[in-house]
Amino acid sequence: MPAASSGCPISTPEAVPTAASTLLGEARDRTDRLLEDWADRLEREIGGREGEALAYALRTPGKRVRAALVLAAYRSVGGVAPGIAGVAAAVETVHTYSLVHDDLPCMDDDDLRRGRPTTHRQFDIPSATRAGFLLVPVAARVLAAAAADLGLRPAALQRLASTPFEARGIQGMVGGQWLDLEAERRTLALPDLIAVHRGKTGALIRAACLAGGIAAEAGERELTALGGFGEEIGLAFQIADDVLDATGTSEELGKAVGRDALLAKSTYVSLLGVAPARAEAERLARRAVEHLEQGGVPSGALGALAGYIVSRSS
Ligand code: GRG
Repeated sequence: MPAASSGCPISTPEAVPTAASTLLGEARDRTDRLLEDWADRLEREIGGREGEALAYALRTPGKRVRAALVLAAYRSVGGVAPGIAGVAAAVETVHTYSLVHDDLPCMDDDDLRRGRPTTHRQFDIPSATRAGFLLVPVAARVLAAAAADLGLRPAALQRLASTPFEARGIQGMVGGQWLDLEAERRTLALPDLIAVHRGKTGALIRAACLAGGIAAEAGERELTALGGFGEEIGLAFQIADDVLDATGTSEELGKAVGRDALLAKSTYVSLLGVAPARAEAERLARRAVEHLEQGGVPSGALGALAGYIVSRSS
């Protein structure tokens, strides 16, 4: 489903390189189609308000940046099977889980997400909380189906199965979010802010890049390069998010803006200012591409996505 026809305010900025916009369009089409099928199936299977809330969250369209990174990473190391779209959908399911819980009143307390009411606003807090938890095993099922489709060897299968879920853990998304919540109304030193950003946002983005490489059964040198790329671009993504929260509009972003200032959060913008924050994101994007070059991984599509991530307007 193209975002432009979905009623969602996600649009591809004009400055986006063609390769990135093409890849994002493909990632949106293929991921949205798969998640729509899962949403139909799970709505029937789970039933009730939880089923409806879970399906609502799965159907809410995003930019699918993480899905595009999975596809691009997979192809950069020679992957060709269409089943990779299932891995991309699994990573987006983990991401969707994190957004449902992040928006809850006990966390960031947001009413609008992707141009629609957040799941707890559309339903209620208990249904959204339960739907969020249910999305985690759903992600495992989506990933298992994709892995079967790709016919991976056991070692790759084992590694692929753990990658997005390790990224969710205490060293990653949960740990980062935890630190983020604890840091409200406190000024963090830059190294502490980097730890928050790398955990809550960067870990899953790195996992998306690694998952693409693992699914293509890439060698260790290539996986190290993809992991390094993902790590830098994951941090750059959150810095760009900080900048957009301070400079973007609610219409462009499909969510409330100025939330970081309201919650008195330390961000790259509050610590460095808008222009230095942008410059740091761009520097990290260049470093991300250097990892690929050092590891002998062609940087075309991933480099274009890196450029998009730091120049996006939504
Ligand atoms: C219980 C402590 C604890 C943690 C739970 C909820 C959670 C784990 C973590 C939250 C992680 C999170 C939501 C980080 C923000 C990441 C981010 C910048 C999201 C926006 O991503 P986009 O712009 O969104 O790609 P779309 O809508 O396009 O998919």
